[in-house]
Amino acid sequence: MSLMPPPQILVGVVGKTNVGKSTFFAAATLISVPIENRPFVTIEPNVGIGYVRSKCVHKELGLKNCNPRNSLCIQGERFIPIKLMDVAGLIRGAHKGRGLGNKFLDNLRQADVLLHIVDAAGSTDEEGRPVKPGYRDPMDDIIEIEHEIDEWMFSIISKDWPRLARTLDHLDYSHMIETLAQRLSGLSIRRQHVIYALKSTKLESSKPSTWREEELRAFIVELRKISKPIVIVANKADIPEAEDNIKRLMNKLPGRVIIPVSSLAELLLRRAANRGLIRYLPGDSDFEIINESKLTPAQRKALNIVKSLLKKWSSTGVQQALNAAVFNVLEMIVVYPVEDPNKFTDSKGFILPDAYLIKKGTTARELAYMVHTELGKGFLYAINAKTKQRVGENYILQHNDVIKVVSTIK
Ligand SMILES: Nc1nc2c(ncn2[C@@H]2O[C@H](COP(=O)(O)OP(=O)(O)O)[C@@H](O)[C@H]2O)c(=O)[nH]1
Ligand SMILES: [Mg+2]
Repeated sequence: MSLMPPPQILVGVVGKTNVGKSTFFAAATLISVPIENRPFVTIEPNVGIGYVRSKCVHKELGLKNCNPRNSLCIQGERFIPIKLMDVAGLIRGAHKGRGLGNKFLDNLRQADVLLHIVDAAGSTDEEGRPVKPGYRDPMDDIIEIEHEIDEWMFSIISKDWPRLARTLDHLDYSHMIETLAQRLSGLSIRRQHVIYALKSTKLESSKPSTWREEELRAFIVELRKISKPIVIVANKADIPEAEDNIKRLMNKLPGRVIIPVSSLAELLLRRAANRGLIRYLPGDSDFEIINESKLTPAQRKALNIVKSLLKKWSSTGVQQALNAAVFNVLEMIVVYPVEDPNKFTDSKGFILPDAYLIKKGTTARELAYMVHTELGKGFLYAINAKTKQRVGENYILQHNDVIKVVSTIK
């Protein structure tokens, strides 16, 4: 049987130089568990594993514990791995090859969602040089970087467009979508993305070869928005100048996901937790000092500063940004496939071993295919392990469902 767990989500961390991308990346990929329990380790220098946090279903089921294998469960919180990529070199003109240019932008191809790290304190100029906080308007960075990403995608798609458009002209609507999605799959663009972009630009019924350049451009911008949606990480929220900027960004950009973040504070907390100085889980709104006498004066001072930051923003925002990207923007939910719906175990007796991140709207049969192909092919019905009720192939999975698939093929 071929195992096909859901492909891991890839989150691209983008932004100008010196805004805190590497600090965010370091904080998000650091977790305080023994190394042998880590499901995944660093893959490449700029790719690492971060986690989304979700209340583990074991508590709701009244179980004392669980035996996670593809994820972690710490104090009743499930941490489910996602891939993070630190994409350097995004500056104005990058799509034309300026700075590190296209080589780095190409890393974005496979990303499902982007975290745009912005220096909310305005303490870096347009080239990323450190300046006095309050000097730079972070709104300008948002506009410039998003423009770069749009231009980059435009330059890739528009290159082959005339030829592709002539092919598309001869196809009916559904074949046109199929062909476009297939040609653009290298940019992680899928069928639904193409459908969305055609609809929102009202280009569904016009022949692609007749599109004017502005129309093609608008189409590609819509494709970018839907296939690489952006969460704005308003970083350096610990610097006083950031507060007014963040309020202004939120007012100017209603409907956009903007998370106040201090990557530096999160890195400090995770390191302190790793050293056993504090009790803190990523995403917590507070921490607890384990042993006051172990702290150096400098550590105590730093922790006090972070404490007041947490009071103000209610978290450092790093975990919130990852969760927002996956749960709000990508609209994913968590489900737990099991073999035994009474004991909530797999065939080896592990309790709730796997937490799957799946798109909202996924059906029981689609989940079966993700677990393995044969299970999907031979799908008979599924059992909702919480209610012990049978559900059919079209049952829409709900967040924290525990599901047993019954198939003709064992
Ligand atoms: N005050 C503050 N400084 C930060 C924060 N995140 C990063 N920095 C600082 O910003 C500078 C650039 O950070 P770095 O992660 O190397 O930025 P990158 O060039 O975008 O990868 C470093 O001096 C960091 O310590 C933050 O949340 N708050
Ligand atoms: Mg860096």
